[in-house]
Amino acid sequence: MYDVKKGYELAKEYYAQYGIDVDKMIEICDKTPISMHCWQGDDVLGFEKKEGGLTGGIQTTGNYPGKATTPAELRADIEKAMSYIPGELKVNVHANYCEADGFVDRNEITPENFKNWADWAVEKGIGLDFNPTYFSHPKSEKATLSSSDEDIRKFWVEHGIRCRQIGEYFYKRTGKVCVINHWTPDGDKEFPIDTLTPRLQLKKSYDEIFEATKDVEGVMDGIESKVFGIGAESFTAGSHEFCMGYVMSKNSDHIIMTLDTGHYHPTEVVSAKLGAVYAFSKNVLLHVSRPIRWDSDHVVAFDDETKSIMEELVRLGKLEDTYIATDFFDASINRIAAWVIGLRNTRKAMLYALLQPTEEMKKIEASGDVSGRLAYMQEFKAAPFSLVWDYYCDKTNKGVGLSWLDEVRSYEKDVLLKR
Ligand code: RNT
Ligand code: ZN
Repeated sequence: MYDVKKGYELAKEYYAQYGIDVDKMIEICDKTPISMHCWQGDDVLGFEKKEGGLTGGIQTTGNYPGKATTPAELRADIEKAMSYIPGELKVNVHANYCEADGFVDRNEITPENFKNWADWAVEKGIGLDFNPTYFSHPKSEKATLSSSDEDIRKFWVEHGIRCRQIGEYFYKRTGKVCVINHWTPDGDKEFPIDTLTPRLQLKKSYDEIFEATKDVEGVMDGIESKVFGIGAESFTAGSHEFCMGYVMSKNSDHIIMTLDTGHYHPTEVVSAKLGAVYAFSKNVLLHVSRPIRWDSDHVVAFDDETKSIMEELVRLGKLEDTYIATDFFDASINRIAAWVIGLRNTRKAMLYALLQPTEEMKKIEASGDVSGRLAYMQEFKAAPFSLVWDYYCDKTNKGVGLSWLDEVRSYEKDVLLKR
């Protein structure tokens, strides 16, 4: 391996020319939490003892061997992946990852069903986030919270209520705020005649969930919109306008927007939305993913959009106010590698964005020097950023470069393929 320390010293000198304090930026990056989604480990299947696969207009494609089939396997895999991901992490659990002796339906889940997750998180000293699962269930086939069938709607409202109580339980156990993401796939294959009634039902359902749990503490609630799902191509009840309207109309300190990078038309980007949302909101929940032509949930790449999102958060001064969570599911590659690659890229984009003279650039812009602004914005794209990244990974013992890859290959051979 090359001399990582030497590279870091040189990079430090390079960045010092622009007044950038590399160590300070590493520190900011390191303490900014990223919520790692549990569902990459088993293709979003979960542990409910029930038949049936993934529904809700989302899909995992591929049949790579070795997925986790028990909670213990999943947690072991998460730990393995985490050992190669620098910086503060939380783990994001979905309601269908409940644990019970027999089948417990979604309207019956309690904190007890998530005690093992909480015990594990406390032992690891990490925070937990949570998600109601409004899909992969016989009662979600047509609609959930937007349903005009009152029994179905109430069933899902009860699920939402219980999820907020579980969120509070996570908060109380870990001492860290639990961020809950509410996403419902409700939609239609064809364009409906009545596009208002389902929205009013959805609004009513969210209102009922929040009213019934108004005393719950330590929970933030993201409302996630979407443009379309598989089999629901023409209409989505929880569209962007609906969710934004809902969040803004509540003017609440815990109900916030979730922006998933795969949930917009292909030329629309989340990075361009953040400044507008932050004109009205104190917090945002991000689902960092990678859409390819559709909401395909590919593993997060170190690509322009991921970098732009992080640059925007740094420039807006909103890194701290943004709950950053990953959301992707690839069943065609080693699932541990998927986590490591996607989470490292998310963290890497954050560090990349921090290693720019943001304050200086703001001054240049304010002075009206548009040529200087462009020159600065371009210059740092080729800065010796990777030398700092390698140093950061080394310092935090998360493995420099591709050193993690051979270890993940051994884990595949020794553990995953024996399942
Ligand atoms: C689906 C949403 C949602 C899910 C998870 C599994 O399009 O992005 O966040 O991916 O709930
Ligand atoms: Zn999402």
